[in-house]
Amino acid sequence: MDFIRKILPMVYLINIRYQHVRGTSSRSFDWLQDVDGADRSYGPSLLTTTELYLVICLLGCSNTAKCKAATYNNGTGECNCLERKTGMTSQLGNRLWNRHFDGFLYNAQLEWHIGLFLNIQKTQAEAESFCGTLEGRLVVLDTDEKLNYFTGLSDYQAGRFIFVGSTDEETERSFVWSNGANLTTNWYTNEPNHYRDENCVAIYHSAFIDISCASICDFACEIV
Ligand SMILES: [Ca+2]
Ligand SMILES: [Ca+2]
Repeated sequence: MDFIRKILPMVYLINIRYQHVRGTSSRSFDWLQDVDGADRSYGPSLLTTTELYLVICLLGCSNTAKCKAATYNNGTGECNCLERKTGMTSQLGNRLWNRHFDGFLYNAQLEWHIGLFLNIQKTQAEAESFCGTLEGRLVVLDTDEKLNYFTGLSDYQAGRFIFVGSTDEETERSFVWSNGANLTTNWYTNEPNHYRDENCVAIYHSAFIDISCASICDFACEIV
């Protein structure tokens, strides 16, 4: 109950609207969860902003005896309390409520879910598509903090080639992360060497190399 007492006043500080009309947005999702499936023990400091909103929505609904489930739209901020269980929980919503994505690690300080896939090598396009099916993208290592955390993972193996989310496909020799940031540092010795069709980026021995997008490599995704 302490968590509920701490968190419920925040309902009035953020733009969550309880209503029964679903909004639509091209980058939004409806998250669905039955109320008794929610883990209420997480403190706000452990949650990303979106996750916090989701939990507040669910806890707000669970305070009403009639409500058995909730949906939350992260694009419109709409929280819908449902009067009966749906009998179904969206896989993605369920993962968010519980902060656990299958195969993903969570760095609370960086508010970052990342997954390192070492046993299902793919081309860069296949890897990007795979990450997309998880509502994510190839990992963006655009800060030293993220690079250091990533290369410090217990599963990280320095000698492998791991696709990350940057290419120079738009402008040759100008590498850009998928979030728009430029990639200019932490290159491996003599890389990028711009050999033939090397337009994609992999991490190798904790530094970046340009590599053919058609190479079959390990890869890492992040949830966005
Ligand atoms: Ca290139
Ligand atoms: Ca190269």
